[in-house]
Amino acid sequence: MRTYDNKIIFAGPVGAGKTTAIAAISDIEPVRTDAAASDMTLQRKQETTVALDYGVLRLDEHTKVHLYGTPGQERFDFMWDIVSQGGIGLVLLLDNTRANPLRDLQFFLNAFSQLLKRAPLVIGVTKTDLKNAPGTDTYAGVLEKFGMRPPIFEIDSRQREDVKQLILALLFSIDPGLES
Ligand SMILES: Nc1nc2c(ncn2[C@@H]2O[C@H](COP(=O)(O)OP(=O)(O)O)[C@@H](O)[C@H]2O)c(=O)[nH]1
Ligand SMILES: [Mg+2]
Repeated sequence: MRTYDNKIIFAGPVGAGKTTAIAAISDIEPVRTDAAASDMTLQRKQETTVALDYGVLRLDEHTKVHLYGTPGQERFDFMWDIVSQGGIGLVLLLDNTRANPLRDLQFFLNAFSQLLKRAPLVIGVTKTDLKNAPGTDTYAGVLEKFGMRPPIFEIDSRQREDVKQLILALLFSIDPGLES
């Protein structure tokens, strides 16, 4: 029996919940490369991802999803293309409490445009419990301008079920037969 290995990429700004989401969903102890934050990031949190996060989600006995998180800071952007190699889909997490999450959306769509030429996208908006605007309609409006209509969910990245919903939506847009 054949096993399917899929690689999914998590991207988004510092603090959006990439490391947390991968830890929440992974069936193995996740690999993290967090280091003490030394710069501007310190205003948002104590530790930040410097290379990547890695986890594995076993969907069924034949299907494994490898989860790769990218570092949020732009000074580590050389890792973005490296981590994206071979990815079949992109999970973009956006932090609703940041100064301008709509600009974050546009920035990451541009930064990951190579991957998005061949792989589908799903959007997870985090921390809506702390700040409820902008809503998903507003994000959808920006995405329309890029000619994109990905699934958009408000999620809490600490909640396994929320993260799983994102991953299933992404896999479903790759293979609509998956859920049957
Ligand atoms: N209140 C709230 N906190 C969240 C939510 N999602 C993530 N967090 C917290 O925000 C922080 C995100 O950090 P992290 O996962 O390191 O973000 P990363 O920089 O994208 O890897 C963690 O302390 C999470 O517990 C959410 O939906 N609501
Ligand atoms: Mg991180």
